Amino acid sequence: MGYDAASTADSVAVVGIGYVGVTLACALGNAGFHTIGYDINAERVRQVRQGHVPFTGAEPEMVDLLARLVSEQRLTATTEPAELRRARAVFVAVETPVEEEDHRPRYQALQAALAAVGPCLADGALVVIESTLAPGTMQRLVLPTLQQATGKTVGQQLFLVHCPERVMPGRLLRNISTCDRIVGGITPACTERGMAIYARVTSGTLYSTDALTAEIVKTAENAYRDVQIAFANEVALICEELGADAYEVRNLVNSSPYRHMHLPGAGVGGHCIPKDPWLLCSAVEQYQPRLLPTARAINDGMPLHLLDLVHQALIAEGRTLEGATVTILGVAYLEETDDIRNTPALALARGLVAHDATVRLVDPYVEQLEEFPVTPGEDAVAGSDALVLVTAHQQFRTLDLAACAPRMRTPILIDGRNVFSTEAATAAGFHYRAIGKGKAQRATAVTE
Ligand code: SAJ
Repeated sequence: MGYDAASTADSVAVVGIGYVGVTLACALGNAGFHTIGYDINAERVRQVRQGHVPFTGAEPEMVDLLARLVSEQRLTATTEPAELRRARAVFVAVETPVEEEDHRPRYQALQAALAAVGPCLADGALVVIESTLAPGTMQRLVLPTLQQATGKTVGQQLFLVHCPERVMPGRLLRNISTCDRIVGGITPACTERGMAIYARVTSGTLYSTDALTAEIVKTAENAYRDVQIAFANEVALICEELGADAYEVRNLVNSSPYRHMHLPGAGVGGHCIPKDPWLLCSAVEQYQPRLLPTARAINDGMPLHLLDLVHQALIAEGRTLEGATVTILGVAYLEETDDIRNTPALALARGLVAHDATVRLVDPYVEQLEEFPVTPGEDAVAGSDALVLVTAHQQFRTLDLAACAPRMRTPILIDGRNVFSTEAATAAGFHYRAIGKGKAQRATAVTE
């Protein structure tokens, strides 16, 4: 007998109402479920109860959808776990950070969430972990924690699956409603329940598997992207030394069948790609991963390479980093978003300050980055010794280079995202250097 998926008359709950949780709650509400969001952050809960998305950068349709669902009383939020007692399905989307020092996962938030909601779970409830996990965590940590918190046996009075999130800032609602999903249950009966409910959430293909495989797939799909980006960055560094253009090389490489060389750039930010390779590596003890840590080191080295390009250009112009004023164009890790998580701009800014340069940060979407204030406008150009393009926001693509160069103390332009052409930058009077563009150095050398 097939499992009768939670009917849309049932209520479902989302634990953790951040980027992923609020997006999921909107998708569940939009699918017809009565949805309740739970969080320990009372301010976030208040904003959702008022029909407001509790973070900026959400696409307009999600802002409207959340407001409508709340006004129709199909979506609400609470700080009280007891209000989840009627939920037929509980989706957990709390943070699973990796510590800077040892790159090991920290599950305090996850364990606290399971301990809080466990005692309130109804008999037969389905628990879905959407948070990204190091492989083995479902079996070793989530299962025992949940069984202890509920007193129920998974596979009988309780069902447990891992369905890793696949959201992307700027495409949150679209991704969650159309993306293919991996549903990995602790038991086949768990998987069956997970498949049934996600059939109501996404139009994408659902792939059923076990919990361990789902954990490996999620961390591996992002480790794959990190390695691909590191490959592009290493080819870019080679091209710089050889005097070639890595973007031209990339286009020609990709003309070969089955090649999909990614884009070199200023570095790899976000909440997924920099973290998930470490979650994958942390799962093994005998085998010592070498490729994934090396890829992380290459990508984390790109902001420092930008610092080196600034330094080389200043020296060529008779200046030093000490006392220079450097304007960083772009603080968000991804264009047209306000998401600053793991942004390469922070490593670059701190590197410049460590060399006694003065840093100005410009971004149309961000107002503050840790210890650095951020301005929206290009007035930060006047008197600057170098512009460094870190994030390819559309606003920077239309920068009037010819108007900027004369306003600077030293007209240096360092391009971290291949936004400008060497010809346009040099014609505007800039000393131009770019990641992956050795030809830029050669062109500059010829004119020196
Ligand atoms: N980046 C490069 N070169 C590239 C691609 C990206 O330097 O060729 C940099 C970006 O500038 C950014 C970082 O990498 O700083 C991450 O970019 P991203 O496009 O991977 O965006 P994310 O971090 O939002 O990645 C998410 C991931 N989705 C999930 O984890 C669910 C990733 O697996 C997806 O591939 C990506 O969204 C997407 O494109 O959907």
